[in-house]
Amino acid sequence: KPSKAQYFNNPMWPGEAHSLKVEKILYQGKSPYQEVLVFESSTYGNVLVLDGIVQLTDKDECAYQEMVTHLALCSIPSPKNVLVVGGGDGGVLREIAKHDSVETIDICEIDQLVIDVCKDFFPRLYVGYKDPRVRLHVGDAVEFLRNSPEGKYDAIIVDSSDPIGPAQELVEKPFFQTIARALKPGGVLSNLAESMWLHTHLIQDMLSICREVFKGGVHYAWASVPTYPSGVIGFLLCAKDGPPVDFLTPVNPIEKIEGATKDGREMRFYNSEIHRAAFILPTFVKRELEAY
Ligand code: AAT
Repeated sequence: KPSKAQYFNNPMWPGEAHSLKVEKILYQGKSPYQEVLVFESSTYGNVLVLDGIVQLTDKDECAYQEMVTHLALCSIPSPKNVLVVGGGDGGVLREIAKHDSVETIDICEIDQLVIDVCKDFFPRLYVGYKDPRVRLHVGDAVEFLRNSPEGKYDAIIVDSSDPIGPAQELVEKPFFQTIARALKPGGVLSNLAESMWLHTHLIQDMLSICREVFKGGVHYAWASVPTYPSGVIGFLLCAKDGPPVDFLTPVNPIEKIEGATKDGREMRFYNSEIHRAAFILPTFVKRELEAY
């Protein structure tokens, strides 16, 4: 159990903390990369925690996983080859698999322990691995992308942890350059981009790097995720040069995709209206991000 001082000491959000009541610790262990904890909470179902930071809960995972996936895949006409960076829980795989046009889904997750633990405690997310289009690569995504053929992917979804620990390099320019290289012309990147309440500097840095690298346009979007610090999470949507991408109006609306509307695979959070709304920014955010 952390002391009060430790509790308020996370460098990503110093001076604040969010509490969930623990009913039962289900798993506690350590991989070569991070500490892994799963507990049953009173009100959010099972919770996955890496290095003391909540990554997902049964109750609100839908908001994050659906948005990070469909903001990208619904913005291009017919996504075929898709890569997930991180996302070892399988939730983003589950979302990508709803797109009938998709032919291959690669995933590169660094930590086998995250995958194993999610198999045992998050069956509603792990189900993503059962799709025959999925190919799992366990390793560092930085290395994976360096070796990836040029122009392979229609979309890359970066579902990785905060930039402390194994995800540090995933917010740096060389990483974004390898992503752009791995995308087809007109291909898109959806990248986790922290909280507008807490991390405007980090978002500004990522925006200016991405504007240099992705010439087809860069946009910031956000959604409510109650168990993430400050209750919101942002996304950076970027397009490589090529056929223009209008992220603000989904050209491939989810409501028309058969695989996303049948057999209990319906959306819990995402729809075309929330897609458009996600790009509307509060005044202070517009002002702070304008120059970047
Ligand atoms: N869908 C759950 C949300 C996550 S999990 C992030 C995943 O990224 C973890 O499983 C972690 O092991 C993996 N990861 C971190 N670094 C790398 C890397 N270099 N290569 C491949 N995978 C990596 C994110 C929640 C964000 C929380 C916001 N506060």
